[in-house]
Amino acid sequence: GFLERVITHPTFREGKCDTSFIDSHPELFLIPVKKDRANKILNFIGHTIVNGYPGIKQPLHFSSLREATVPEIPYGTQHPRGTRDILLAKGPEGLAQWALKEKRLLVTDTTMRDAHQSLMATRFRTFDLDRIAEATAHLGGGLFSLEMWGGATFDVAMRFLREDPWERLDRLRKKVPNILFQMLLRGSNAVGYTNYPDNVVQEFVAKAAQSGIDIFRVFDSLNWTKGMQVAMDAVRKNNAVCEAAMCYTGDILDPKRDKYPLRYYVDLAKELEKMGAHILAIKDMAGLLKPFAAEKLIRALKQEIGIPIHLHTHDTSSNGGAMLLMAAQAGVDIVDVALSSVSGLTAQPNLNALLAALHGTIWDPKLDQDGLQQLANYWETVRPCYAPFESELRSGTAQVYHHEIPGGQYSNYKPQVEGFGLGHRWEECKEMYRKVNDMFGDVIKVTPSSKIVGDMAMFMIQNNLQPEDVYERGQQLTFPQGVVDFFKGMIGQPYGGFPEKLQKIILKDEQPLTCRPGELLEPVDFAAKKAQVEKKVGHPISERDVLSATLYPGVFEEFDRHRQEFSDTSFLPTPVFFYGLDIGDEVSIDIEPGKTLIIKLNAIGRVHDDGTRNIYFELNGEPRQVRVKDLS
Ligand code: 3PY
Ligand code: ZN
Repeated sequence: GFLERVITHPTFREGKCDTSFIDSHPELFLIPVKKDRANKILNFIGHTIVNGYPGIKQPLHFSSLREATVPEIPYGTQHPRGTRDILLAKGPEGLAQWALKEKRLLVTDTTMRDAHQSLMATRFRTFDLDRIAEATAHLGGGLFSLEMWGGATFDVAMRFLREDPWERLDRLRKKVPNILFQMLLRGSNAVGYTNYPDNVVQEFVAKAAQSGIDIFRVFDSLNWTKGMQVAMDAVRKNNAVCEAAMCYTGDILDPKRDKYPLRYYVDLAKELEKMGAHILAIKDMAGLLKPFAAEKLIRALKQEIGIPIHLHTHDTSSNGGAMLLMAAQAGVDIVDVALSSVSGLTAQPNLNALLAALHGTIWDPKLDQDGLQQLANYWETVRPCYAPFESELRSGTAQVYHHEIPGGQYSNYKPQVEGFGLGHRWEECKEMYRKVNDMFGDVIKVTPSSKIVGDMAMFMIQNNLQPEDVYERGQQLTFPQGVVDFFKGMIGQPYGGFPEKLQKIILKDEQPLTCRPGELLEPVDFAAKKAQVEKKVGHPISERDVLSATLYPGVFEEFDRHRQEFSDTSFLPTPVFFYGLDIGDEVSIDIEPGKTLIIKLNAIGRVHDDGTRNIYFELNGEPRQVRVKDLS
């Protein structure tokens, strides 16, 4: 076009004209790059065929995986009115009042966030979530909410799945306009592992709310309420539902475990209510809340607070279902469960089974049992695609009451331990996790404090240290940075304070903080940050991208590079995305509405001298080849 005629003009080429405008605007040259989406996708698939998907040691085969059937919704059927309509009509307080008055037990489905975070290291892709979204809006229309964002999904989407978490939210919101969307927000750590400046948390909440998050479950990994206020205020300011969580640990039925008795939780709940919570969440991240303890806790809380109670648990022990029934009987308002095919073990208890158990009682959630079974059937077929990410836990285990590892950490901790070559010492690692908890003064363990406990346990196993060795020789040891930061107060103050002796050993001569880390962190200048990232990636980015790059700088850049090189690969079906194709396999990919690529693998060429191979495809019936570097 025009630009081409300018740059090929003889005067221009001889450099005889003034080109300072062009020299000072390099972005002008980024536009004419011709995008060949299909070619980029073939390149990506070629890469996966030759080199496998990063991090998958035992790949499956495309042809051994089935495409899940999406339940059919009769054409033109309106999705039922849902809880989001109540929020839009009555606001957060009105929604909370409505929830309090409902006699039936209200149900949150965690399938799209915590269930896969806890069973398969957060690997569910937008492709599979998006396909079932519309059916979920119809068949799950009576659910209280869908937990579908936040926690580890933000990081994992970019880092491992190379997709944009914001776009996931957009795509799901478009198809599910009727059910409340809920996310997990780690207070001052937002969706990361470290404290961010206040304006980052505020901006993140604002953008998430604008993008369609209705309910923010806010927690602090040490139950330090000072670390929650900024996030809670931001949620309220954006007119979203502020669900403040208290993390449950220990055992209120065990008089010997007296650091966190019933009184501790009741006081905390009252404080969170005062701080502006619309809903109280009990976040039982490891599944330590036993059935009779739940009854006692809920009854006490119902006496003392006036906001609805939303109970979250993990079924690691397999007592989760019984626990929820006791909680229902004691008057809990809302519970978290997952569709049967992705429930149980380190994930949430079984939604479909809970419905059956409550059918015909006063707590009957009155949901579409048949419809929710169809949704569970979909996930049952999808799940095998993610087999390499599953933890090997085969049954519920009462061991969790001892090691206290959160469900969301369990499926991640094991590969982490294996990554350090400590797989054969897994039992010891779990035992050490508990010992570290006790050394740290019996702390609340949830992201990121749980990661710090896990890292310290691995450090000790790796270096063959027992607690007494740390106390005796700790001055000479270099501890993991996260552990040092924790004792410096960089993620907040634990209840009851730090164990002083250990703090001195770990910090050596450094002085710990006692104030809120966010008070000390410089606010981020988003305009400057935007300019800086754009310069680095070489193209304009959105305000949401600026946030992604602020929370996860390196990860965002790698994700962006993937997009430049391979285009948006979130539209690829999961079997071809993770496992590529074998010779003769054919896949159909809808890259946008009305645009389908039918790709068949015909042959894989031999390695050339430069380490590349030709991959021979058929694209919509035409032969196409790409050249891919063999990294083996
Ligand atoms: C998270 O922070 O990701 C959690 O799931 C904590 O339980
Ligand atoms: Zn959880």
